[in-house]
Amino acid sequence: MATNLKNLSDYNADAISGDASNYKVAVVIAEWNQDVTFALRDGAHDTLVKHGVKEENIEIYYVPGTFELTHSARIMLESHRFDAVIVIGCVIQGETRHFDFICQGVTQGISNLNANYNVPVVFGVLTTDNQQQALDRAGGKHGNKGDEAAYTALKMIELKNKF
Ligand code: DLZ
Repeated sequence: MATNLKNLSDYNADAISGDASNYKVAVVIAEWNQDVTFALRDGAHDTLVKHGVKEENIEIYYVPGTFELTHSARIMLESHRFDAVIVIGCVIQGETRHFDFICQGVTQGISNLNANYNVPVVFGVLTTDNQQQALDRAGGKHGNKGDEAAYTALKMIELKNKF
């Protein structure tokens, strides 16, 4: 669904039923476009805490750019310390094709990790035409994709815990 039809912070809180107090979540944040990515980080963090994840069980790491998120997520997975990994980035269309390569690389990279590891990696990456579209989705008029990422992480942990 197009995000102009959906507020990224809207979700059914009742759909999260498990006790999250022992969940351990890694959040990896790209420093590129940090006016956007730090707002996404705050949304993810606050939503995790709101649903019972303890502060000390949320580990936050920073990497230079979105392209680095795949390798960082793999490091988190290989540590075997987390129930979910959230990666946060923001790629804004520029004048060159770099945008396409970064988006393609991170999307494929995170998909591969999800297919090959037993812990979910949540894709909290904005890919927008301009900065305003990104700000609109980082606590602006379309909500905060960080909230959505945290909700997704909690739902995926619950799903895994059922099996
Ligand atoms: C180089 C680059 C460019 C042009 N744009 C972005 C961007 O919009 N968002 C982002 O997160 N990172 C960008 N980067 C940096 C790359 O992600 C990466 O850090 C470098 O290519 C080094 O691997």
